[in-house]
Amino acid sequence: ADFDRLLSAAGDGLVVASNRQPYRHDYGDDGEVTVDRPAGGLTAGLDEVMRRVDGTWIAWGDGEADAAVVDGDDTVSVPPEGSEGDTDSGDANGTYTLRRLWLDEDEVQGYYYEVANQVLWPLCHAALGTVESCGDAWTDYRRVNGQFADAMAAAAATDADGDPLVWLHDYHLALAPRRLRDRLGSDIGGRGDGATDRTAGADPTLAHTWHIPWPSWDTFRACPNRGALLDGLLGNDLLVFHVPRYCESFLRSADRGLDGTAVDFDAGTVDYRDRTTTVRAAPMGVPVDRIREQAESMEATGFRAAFRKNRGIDRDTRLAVGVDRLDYTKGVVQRLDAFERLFAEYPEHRGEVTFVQVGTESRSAIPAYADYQDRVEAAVDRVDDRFATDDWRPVVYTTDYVSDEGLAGLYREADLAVVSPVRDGMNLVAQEYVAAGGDDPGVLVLSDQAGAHDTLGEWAVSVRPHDTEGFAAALDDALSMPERERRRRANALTDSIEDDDLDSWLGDVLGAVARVASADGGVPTR
Ligand code: ADQ
Repeated sequence: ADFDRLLSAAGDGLVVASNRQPYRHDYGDDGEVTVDRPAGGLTAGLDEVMRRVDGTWIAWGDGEADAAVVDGDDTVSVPPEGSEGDTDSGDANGTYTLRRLWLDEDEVQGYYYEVANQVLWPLCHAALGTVESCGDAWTDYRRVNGQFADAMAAAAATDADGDPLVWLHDYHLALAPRRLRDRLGSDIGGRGDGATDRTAGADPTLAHTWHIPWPSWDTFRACPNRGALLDGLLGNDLLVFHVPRYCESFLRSADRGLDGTAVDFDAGTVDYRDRTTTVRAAPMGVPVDRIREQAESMEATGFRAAFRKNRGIDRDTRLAVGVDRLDYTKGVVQRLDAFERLFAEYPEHRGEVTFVQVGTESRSAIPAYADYQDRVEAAVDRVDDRFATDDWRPVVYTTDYVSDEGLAGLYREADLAVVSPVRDGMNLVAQEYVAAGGDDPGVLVLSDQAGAHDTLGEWAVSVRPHDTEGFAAALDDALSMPERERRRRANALTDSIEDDDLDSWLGDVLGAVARVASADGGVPTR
């Protein structure tokens, strides 16, 4: 209810900003335009919210700049009529504005590849050895964050009645909240007409969800730009992390890393430059009903049978599955080490279980990622060479595209899911696996380094990804678990992810926004 009140109060003043765009338009040579709709998960969930309120979504127009810039077309209304994205019924069938920012090659390199993904990503995952020095790239990161801030200010200013709500996402936009504050009340975007370009006294509420971990102060202090990052993020009214651990680390960083802050650890607030930033935990969920439907679809059933057949996996062979972007934080190499140890130390599992790893290529232009892909392949080959027989493979590895339905089918087919990141903000695969489970549910093996472990760890089989021996023993436990125990755990896991699904997360975040906004006289909650 909070949620709907807030949305109707914000009205078309709801502005979302994220690096990735929800819809991608491709412009064919013949002038034909094709549209990719958002895949499942957060983007699809937010898309539904946006369609209820007719707001503005600002994102990098990755991949389509050339054609669109020629048309001068940086703003589109989405979803386009009759597009595939227009399939939902109910109250979520409106449209909203998608404002794309075109970045040149240098900006993409500096902002996206260097600062976001070779400084902030490894820093926040405590992979200091992988952090590159950023030099000139920092200028690009600042400039692009400034462009986002300009676009947000312009979008917020078009709202005539009420105080807009701006919702930012993730580590690509750490400086944008402060830049936006700096622009408010001053001339916006150089449109030339000072009077109409002002936000006219509007005091937008800024909320920011940070999807990756916040590292300990001891790790964060290694960042030369730590002061600027904190100053940027403290332009928000609300800052949301997945779990309380990250909130505590952020508060500690704000306390130690920036002059002029007053941190209240009990209240979870930071006072800085005349503003209070509230820091809250809200563990993100998945669209449970949608995933269940997908797992039960004809396509999923077909995929399961075809997958076994095409990969030469016998009908009676049990399956363990891993699904990840090929990122060094996901622990795929450690997982393969653990399976190798399992087959060596517990030979009764040879010929009985096949480990299926679905890996999606990611950020391959970055050397650490290209190396990682090579290491995964080498580990797969090593385990295969050591144990494969004529009619059994220990590991099946694929980087092929798998549809959402196919993935849900694979989850349902699997006797265990192995989710073993070395560090992960939340990890949605763990929840998707539980959501897809049917009458004969499997076992979730989960790293204690995932945010998801804070909510699901009690009923999962916990592993520490670097403890190869313990990991192998845990895999043996999971494969040998008595049916009653397996069902008891699966039921508890299912209850947990149903209670805290994606809609519930959206409600929690927007509810927290409403409380923060009403406390400082922003977006009304009535
Ligand atoms: P990611 O690091 O991308 O997200 P994750 O939470 O695991 O990690 O989400 C990955 C998503 O991609 C899942 O929905 C998964 O189903 C999908 N996916 C992966 N491989 C796929 C494939 N081959 N085919 C189809 N789909 C595939 C970041 C943080 C996480 C945090 C999320 C959300 O790093 O910690 O949980 O944001 O906040």
